[in-house]
Amino acid sequence: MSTPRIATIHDLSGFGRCSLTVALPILSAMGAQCCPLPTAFLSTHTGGFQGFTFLDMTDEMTRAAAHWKSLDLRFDAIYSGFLGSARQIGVVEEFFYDFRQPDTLTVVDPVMGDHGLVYKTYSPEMCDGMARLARLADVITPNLTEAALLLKLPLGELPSPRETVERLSLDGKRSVVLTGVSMSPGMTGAMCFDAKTGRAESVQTDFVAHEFHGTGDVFASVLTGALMQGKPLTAAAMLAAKFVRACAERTAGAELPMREGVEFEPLLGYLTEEVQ
Ligand code: PXL
Repeated sequence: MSTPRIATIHDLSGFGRCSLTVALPILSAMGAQCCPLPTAFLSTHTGGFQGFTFLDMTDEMTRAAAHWKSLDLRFDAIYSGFLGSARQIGVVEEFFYDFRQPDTLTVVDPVMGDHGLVYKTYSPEMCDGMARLARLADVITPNLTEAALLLKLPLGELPSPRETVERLSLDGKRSVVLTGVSMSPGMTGAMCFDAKTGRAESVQTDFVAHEFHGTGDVFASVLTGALMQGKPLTAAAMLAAKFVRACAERTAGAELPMREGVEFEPLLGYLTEEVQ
């Protein structure tokens, strides 16, 4: 099999381990070629740092996509995450229409918020745009807050995880991996609806009692890398859940501030072994 090529549309945050600084090393370790299309450059991510810089890359993205088109580049997957502006969401939609081939896997991590709060740089218009973009995806990976935003429900009114993924599946046409789902005390993981089988199944690991920034990006990147290696959805989600858990356990021991994200770097070899 040739090396899968993934157009990866996320921000580049210089410090704080999230989005491209997570997706690039993880996808490379999993044997994929990650081609970044940065949506914005920030000095740090927006969760827990004051005074971060933010450079919107919308215009540059249009130029870069046109250049890729002129080179007739093909991608085995398109994987998007944190977006920089409402106008940019239209640019990303165009990208999906331009570069999607019949066998291209499209993964949209509908990054909008967490713990019941919308991220500082997201407007209601951007959340509506993200829901539109997510309609183009084969797989979406919302957390509970994002699932509530996509379903236009208050977080407290989300139905059971199984019903939530079924409702988000667009009548069974789209796979959904809902993260941050605890099915029993002391456990955490994801509920997966697989559009290929029509079945909903949960994956769970034991809980590490520490929160870290960027674990949603680690999860979605491992999931995408595993799907590109041909793993079925639930197996890919299980690997992602186990990897996040291992990173959280290691980082909890190091007592790093939450905003610095998980120390995944020393564990990348585990992902390489998994896909060999
Ligand atoms: O981890 C999601 C994420 C990605 N990128 C930026 C963010 C966040 C969450 O806060 O601020 C810039």
